[in-house]
Amino acid sequence: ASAAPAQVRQGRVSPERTISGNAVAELREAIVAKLAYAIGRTPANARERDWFAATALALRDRIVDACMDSERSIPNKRVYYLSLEFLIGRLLSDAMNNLGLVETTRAALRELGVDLGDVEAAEPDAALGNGGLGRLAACFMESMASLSIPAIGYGIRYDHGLFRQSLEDGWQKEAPETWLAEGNPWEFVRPEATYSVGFGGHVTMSSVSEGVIRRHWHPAETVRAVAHDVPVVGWRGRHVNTLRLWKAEAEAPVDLARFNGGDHVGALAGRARAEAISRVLYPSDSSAEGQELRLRQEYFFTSASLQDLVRRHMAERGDLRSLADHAAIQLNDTHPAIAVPELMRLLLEDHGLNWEDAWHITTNTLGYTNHTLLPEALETWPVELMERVLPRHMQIIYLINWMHLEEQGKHGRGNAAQLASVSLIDESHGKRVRMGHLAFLGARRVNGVSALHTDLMRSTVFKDLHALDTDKIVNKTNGITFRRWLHNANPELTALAIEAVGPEVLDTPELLTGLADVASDPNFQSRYAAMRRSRKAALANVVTERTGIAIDPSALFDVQIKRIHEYKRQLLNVIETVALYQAIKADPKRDWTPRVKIFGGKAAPSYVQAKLIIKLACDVAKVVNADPDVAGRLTVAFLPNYSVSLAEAIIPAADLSEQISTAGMEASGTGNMKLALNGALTIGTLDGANIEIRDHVGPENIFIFGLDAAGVQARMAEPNYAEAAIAASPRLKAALDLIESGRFSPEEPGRFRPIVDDLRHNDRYLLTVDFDDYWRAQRAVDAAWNDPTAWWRAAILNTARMAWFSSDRSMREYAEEIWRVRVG
Ligand code: 4GP
Repeated sequence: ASAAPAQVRQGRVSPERTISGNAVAELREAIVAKLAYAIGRTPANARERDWFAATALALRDRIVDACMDSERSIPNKRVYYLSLEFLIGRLLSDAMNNLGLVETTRAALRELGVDLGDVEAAEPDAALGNGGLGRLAACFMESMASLSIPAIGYGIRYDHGLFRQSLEDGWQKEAPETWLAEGNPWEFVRPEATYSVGFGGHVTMSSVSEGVIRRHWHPAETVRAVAHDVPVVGWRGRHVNTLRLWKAEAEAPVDLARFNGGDHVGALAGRARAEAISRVLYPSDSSAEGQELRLRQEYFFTSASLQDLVRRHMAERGDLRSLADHAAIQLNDTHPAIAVPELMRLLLEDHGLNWEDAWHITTNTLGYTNHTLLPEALETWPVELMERVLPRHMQIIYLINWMHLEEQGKHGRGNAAQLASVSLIDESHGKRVRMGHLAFLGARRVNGVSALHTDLMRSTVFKDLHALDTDKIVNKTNGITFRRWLHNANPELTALAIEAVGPEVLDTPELLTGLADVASDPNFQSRYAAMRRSRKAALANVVTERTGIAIDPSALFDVQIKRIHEYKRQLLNVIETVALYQAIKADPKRDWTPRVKIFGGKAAPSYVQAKLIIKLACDVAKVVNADPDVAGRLTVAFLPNYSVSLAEAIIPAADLSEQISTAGMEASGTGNMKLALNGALTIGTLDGANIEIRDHVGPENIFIFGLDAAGVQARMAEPNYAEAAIAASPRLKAALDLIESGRFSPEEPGRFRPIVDDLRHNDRYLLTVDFDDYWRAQRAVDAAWNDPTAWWRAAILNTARMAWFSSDRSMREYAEEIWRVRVG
């Protein structure tokens, strides 16, 4: 095999075959000019953050040039991706990589005595999302730009994204995250794209002609939505799309009369109320005020986005009747589901269309993606709240529902139970609007995010609605952008791939499958293993820096990184850790496979049980790591403040990927894809996209355990399943007893009793039932690790066979079947 190209060996892959001295000099001068004229610094007094801003601004100019090209002609059809979350992370490496300017930038900065790595590290993460749903939106934006699908992403420009997590003696503490503290060099403020969004008030009627009644909404309050655009540049800079984020502003910045009257704080109250809308990502909805704010956020960004795209359509085409031909609006989960009555309202009230035409346009323009079937996560809004905040929308919802239920009657499906199950209003505990049902009725296509999830949509939550229109639900298995999760995050693996299958792999992810040919080649295996070793050494430093825990890079790195949620079962992993700890102590002479368990993830601030699970993981880590009997065999680390950039450091260093949710509960997962693409072997349940990953990588290259979704349903129907499972497993019983005894919390022996009690008597997530098989699968992992040739072969095959999980593939499928828009 030939040596990797020079720029690859330096650390990162770029499409630049050679870098020209001219290009370096030009970029260097552009950066110095930005530093001077946009930031007001000289190279001598610039901080890392200033260099980052100057570099970003210089690169943004290049993006703007490409952007002007993208916008030269009006596209036939645009995709509008509405999402309350875009978990984009850092943008510099994406931009450099996609523009083919990584090495040029590195060289330009080097000539200025600045290290590119330090500059990249100075960029704050844009954490405008909680987890999978938000990260998926970011991957999709990148893929749409790379595939030249004309698209605008619409969301909220939160002042404070996902909170910063610290662990104080193992307890999660939240602090506001301040990514905008020093501005955002990527964005353009667009004051000319400002819209008024109304709330509250009342509705009046007028009669336009005989029998035709029009309704008019008179909001009690309006808030301004001001556009902030972030360009999203696609691969090789061929196409640029826009992420348009709305900032909320008051109509009047200050109540001057009140201010002059001496009430200096009260004079700003209106402003504070308006600005609260874009202040924080996911305000806690444990209070009524929090719930109302969340609803205001949803309507705010949906209304501004629809007004914006309607205005654009009118400017370009002059007639809203053709909206569905030129616009595909995708609702990322139900957060923007209020788009259904809002688009109806705009068409009926602002543009004078009749109901039938408006409904036809709406239902041919909207699409809806569902991301979860967990009952507690399916959005419903109290009718009383909707009537107060969005009175006109509530009327439209009632009318949609009335027509929909009438229609059922006509088809002989009018019995009370059927009607109750398909109604937009859930009347089982107070009246609530079902946002999933609303999005379902308003959309032309509704999709799930993995094959299993889509099947479950058809057979559970949307069963009766599905029966009314069996073509509506389609599957679109999630994907991830390889530019970020392989090329940027793992340049060494990318270099190996280029070497093995050629540089075309950068353009055509499917070519990765060619790696299968070298999976058994000892030389390739050893270089693949060397790649992993170097990433593990780098991660070990990060772990020690952030937790003080020393970890051995030659041990198996067993990784579970994701939001902390009971259904994701971090607790199962922690209990297995305890059981392993006991087993090693009982038989210290055995040749145990050295393992490092690495956890990362945030718990929702008000999710008490999830926070207790973090505390348990940390307390177990403390005891295990201090015990000389297990030293070198078992180490546990919980990495605080998991984020996109931390994921980029962890994923290439993982040997084992924990995807152990209760079957039927994880809609898809995308971390599972990132880890497998980077060659971690998965230990997982038959849940979400794990099933499709198994089908692609082959059952011999993945460790599957536990009940499947049907098995889970059946077992849940049995009485006392947890008690029975614990009684049948001495190992599980011993681990639970140890936790309950206070061994890990001597200063507060009862601390974890709520966890153990819940498992013994409730165990909604079937940890007890799956435990023994999980233990078995973990020991199979141990055995596999001890056969390096077979292990690396399986790892390489995972990388090769994950090619299908590119978000380019997902986006092509959406483009063809949901949006009916041309690619490229
Ligand atoms: C997540 C799902 O939990 C995850 O399985 C899926 O991969 C991801 O969406 C993208 O489809 N859901 C959320 C959420 O993040 O907030 O509901």
